[in-house]
Amino acid sequence: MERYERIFFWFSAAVLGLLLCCLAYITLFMDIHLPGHGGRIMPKDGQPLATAVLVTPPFNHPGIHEIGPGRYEAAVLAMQWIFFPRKIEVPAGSEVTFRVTSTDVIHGFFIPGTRVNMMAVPGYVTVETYRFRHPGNYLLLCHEYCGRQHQTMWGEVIVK
Ligand SMILES: [Cu+2]
Repeated sequence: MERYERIFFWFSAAVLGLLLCCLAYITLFMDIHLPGHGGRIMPKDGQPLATAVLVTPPFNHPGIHEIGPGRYEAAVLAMQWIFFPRKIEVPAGSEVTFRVTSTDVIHGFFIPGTRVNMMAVPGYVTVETYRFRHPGNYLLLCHEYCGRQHQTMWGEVIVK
């Protein structure tokens, strides 16, 4: 093997190894991973998708529900151009499982400063669990362009 080939080979292997280590670190130690899939909502024949979403549990009663000590489930609807509910209140230290879907187009569901970062896809339920250890007001943003009033689509997670 030529000298430059050897350098190129080992440099490429080192970059690949470094990236694999980064991936292992964020997965194992920072708990960053792809959001889970919580099922599909299939409209019955002729039914509009929005109707199917609005009658399917838990989205027929969107909001925050306590499912155990310090554990909550938040069913959140994303639609042009609001999150429903817009405000979610939990005590500090709570573990919140977000179940999110959309009634119309693809929206984003992003809470800056946390690892909650997912898509709200019409008819698909996206699931992510996060523990809010520190009190504060966490902004909830749509970070996927979803139409004319996209910039007004926000909400809040209030941790007391
Ligand atoms: Cu948007």
